[in-house]
Parts: sequence; C-alpha cells; structure tokens
Amino acid sequence: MTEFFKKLDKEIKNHQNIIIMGHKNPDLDCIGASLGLYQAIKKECYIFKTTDKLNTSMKKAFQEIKKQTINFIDKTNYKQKINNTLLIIVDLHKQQLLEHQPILKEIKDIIVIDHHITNTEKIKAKLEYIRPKLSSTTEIITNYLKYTKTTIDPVVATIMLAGIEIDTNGYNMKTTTSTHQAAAYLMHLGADNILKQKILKENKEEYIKRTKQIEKSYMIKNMMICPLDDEIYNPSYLATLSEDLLRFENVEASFTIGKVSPKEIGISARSLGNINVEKYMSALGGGGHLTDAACQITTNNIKEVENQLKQKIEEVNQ
Ligand SMILES: [Mn+2]
Repeated sequence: MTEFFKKLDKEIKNHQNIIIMGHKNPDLDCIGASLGLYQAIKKECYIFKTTDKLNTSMKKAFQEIKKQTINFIDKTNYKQKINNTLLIIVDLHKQQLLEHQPILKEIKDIIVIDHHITNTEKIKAKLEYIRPKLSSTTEIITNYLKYTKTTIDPVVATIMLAGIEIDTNGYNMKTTTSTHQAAAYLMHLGADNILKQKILKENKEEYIKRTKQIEKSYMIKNMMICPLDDEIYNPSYLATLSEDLLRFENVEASFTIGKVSPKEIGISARSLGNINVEKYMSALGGGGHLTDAACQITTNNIKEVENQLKQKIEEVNQ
C-alpha cells in the first residue's frame, strides 16, 4: 500500500486541481473515502456531488457535512476546473457506475482506488489500487491518512467509520485485523460513536419492508433464497439483504433475487465460506469470489431467474 501512496502523493503534487468522484447512488463508504481523501489533500480539491436521490443515512451524513467547509462541484460547474486536473475515482472501477462518465474524456490523468471485485469494463487509469480483499475504500483511505499523518474533522472521521461499518455489514463481511485497526484509528481521529449511530439509524418503514422480504425467503439445502417483488432495487440493496440472511441459523449461503433495471434481474450471492457461491453465479453468467458473487440476467421475470438458480443449485457440484 505504501508504494501506491508514494505514487499517489507524487500525482497530487504534479497537478493543480484535484477532483474526487465516486459512483452513482453513493453510499457511506464512497462519501467517507471521498471526504477523508479530500482532507488529506492540501491543495485545490473538489468532491463531485451526486444528483441522485440519497438514502436516509446519506441525507443525514450530508446534513452533518454542511457544517464543514468542503468544496463540492457538480456537472453544472466542473468544466472550469478540468485543466491540469487529476481525477481520483473512489469506490468503483467499472465505467458504467461512475457518477459522471463524460469526465473520462475530459480529464486524462486518472487514479482509481477501489475494493470491488475486478470487472472487465475497467476505467483506464494512470494509476490504480484495486484490492477486492479489503473491507472498504475507506479502509484504504484511512491508511492514507495514517501515512500522511493527516488529522481530520471528527465529523469526517465519523462518516468514515460509518462507511466501514456499512461495507462490512457491522464487521461481519471481509473484516480483517487491518479493518479493525482502521476503525480504531478513526476513533483516535475523533470519530463519534453516538453520531455514527444517528447516521446509521434505519427508517422504520424500510426495516419492516425488509423483514417482510426476509419472511418470504426459503431454504434449499443449507442455502437461503430471497426473491424480491417487482420494484427496481439498487444492486447494493440486494447485497446487503444477502449478507443479512447469513445471520440466520443453518444458513451457509444466501441469494437475493431482484430487479436492478427494467429489463435486468440481479442475483447477489453471499457465503460464510463453506459454499462457493461464485460457482453458481458464473454458471449463470456472472462472477465474483467464493464468499461474494453476483450475476445479472436480461429478463424482467423474477420467477424465471429464481428457477434457473434453483436448477443450478441442483446441478453444480461443490
Ligand atoms: Mn465500498
């Protein structure tokens, strides 16, 4: 990581402006990493602000950020800042997910920092640091704060801590010693546990909705399948739900099936480690890792995808 940080420092030094950009439908890891990085960069720097609808936690995080002096930029005014500019992309590396894709043609010096499973449609970058084994992008940025000995605003430290918590589903997924060390370091930087809880508080209606979805899930062997209704969901919602299902007794693997666009059904698969979910997802045209995989199928029929999955569960030998 240190080698990457050295190169990152050099790139920052060699540019006049920095723009930090995350993915569409940003989450707390994405914004936490952006804010942490922003505070470590001691020169003209902007965070590209989303125009997407924010979820409850993100709205609360932005309310807290409002009290800070952070330079945001958006698609209406960023063009004044694209000369001698370094674009740092955080928490994604797949082109289609980028907040504002046209920028890729306007800025040529790009750095990508991410922790998602490597995808083929990668953004062409001058420098990249993609580590799918790490819990979150915030974990990487926290290490950068340590490396640069940056002190940050306690509110930013709090949002970063919430970001790690969201991406690990409460230190359950992809959590290692270094994840806990990063969390401890954020506490040391002033992260506030009470404010973090306020930011993470769930909306009651959303909680009830999720409980009803879990109610409809069922077991095949030691795997839990949870088909959703006809609404369109963010793929990260499917992932979180699958992670939640792993909490239940006898569940070794979980699959959440739902519409991710009008003509696309996604499956998000998670495993505790004894079942290789990547095998099922690649059999359905997707991919991923042993404990963490997904696929997307072009159709609008959830039942059809559910049946295909059940068939693969019968066919694929572990
Ligand atoms: Mn993330």
